Amino acid sequence: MTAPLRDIVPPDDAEAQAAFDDLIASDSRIEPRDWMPAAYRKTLIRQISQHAHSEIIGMQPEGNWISRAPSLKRKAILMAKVQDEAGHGLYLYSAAQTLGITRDEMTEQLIAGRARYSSIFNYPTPSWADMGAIGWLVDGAAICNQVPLCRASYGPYGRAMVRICKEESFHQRQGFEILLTLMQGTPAQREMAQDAVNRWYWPSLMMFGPPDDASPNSAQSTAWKIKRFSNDELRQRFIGMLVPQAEVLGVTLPDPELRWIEEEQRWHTSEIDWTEFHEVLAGRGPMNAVRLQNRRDAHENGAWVREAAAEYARKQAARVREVA
Ligand code: FAQ
Repeated sequence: MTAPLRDIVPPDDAEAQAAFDDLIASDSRIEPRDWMPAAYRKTLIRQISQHAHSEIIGMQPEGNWISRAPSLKRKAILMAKVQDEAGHGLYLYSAAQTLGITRDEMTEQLIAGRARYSSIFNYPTPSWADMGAIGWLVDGAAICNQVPLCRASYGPYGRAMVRICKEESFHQRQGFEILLTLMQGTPAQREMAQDAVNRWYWPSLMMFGPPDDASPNSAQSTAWKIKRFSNDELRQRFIGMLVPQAEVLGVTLPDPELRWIEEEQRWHTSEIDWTEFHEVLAGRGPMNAVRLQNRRDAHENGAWVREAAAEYARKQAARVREVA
């Protein structure tokens, strides 16, 4: 195991800070062995680990439908998508590890309920149309938020995002196609699709985080070029992407006040229910307890795999020593 980088970086000093500032100002990338301010490291660990946890917990709402997908083809696609999310989690855990936190520490924080993951994954998936709504709205919001992260100043994070965004783009289209198929089906299927859109629309807008004037991390993360757009800017961009697509689908976005204000070049929306958002963040969303319990159970049930892998590594190392 490599030594945690936090133990080998030199202490903050003016010269190192100036070199870091230059790299940020010139839009270059900060790499794991570069000096970086402790607060930059901490912010990245926070954001990347939260993002990784979101991908891993985010497997559950759709995993719920793998065994009940309406056809073999749908099942194969859904299984591949859920596996992609697992892969995203792994790239992101690896990116966070380059900052000096271990995978075990991150897992421990998650299963102990001390880590955040995206609010969106604390909602239930009672119908097949939810697979369409998740792909279209949740992956759609993820793309809007994550394409700018491909240019994040921290190299391993930005590079991980490139592949993740390509895959999310496929996910978004498969969700759109599920909804389109349902909307061209029977009245009951159309109703099911609209009901799923009604339930996922507002939580998907909350994925972008609190409004700009209530976002404590935005100013510093923007100065460090981790964030390239504000929470509200990205939310607006997302709505602009959804409106024409909703027309093609024939679904109604569940906001009677939604309209474009030409003079202000922005979408006017009803007020987002920020009380609901804060309740979910506080662990009191509809599915928070279930999601965490499932993650804990999966971790415990996987203990034998970790033990077997450690034993295998121990034997391999002993064999190498014998040969030497
Ligand atoms: N849920 O000051 P800000 C996906 C927290 S992946 C929970 O604005 P920041 C793929 C925030 O952490 C989805 N917590 O924070 C997929 C902070 O708390 P802290 C995940 C939230 O970091 C699809 C506090 O509120 N994507 O969907 C949320 O500048 C389908 C104050 O907020 C990412 O993680 C929230 N929605 O901006 C998988 C993208 N929003 O730590 C499976 C990377 C805010 O100070 C199936 N992350 N908070 O205690 C980001 O871009 C940013 O971290 C934001 C928040 C934009 C999420």
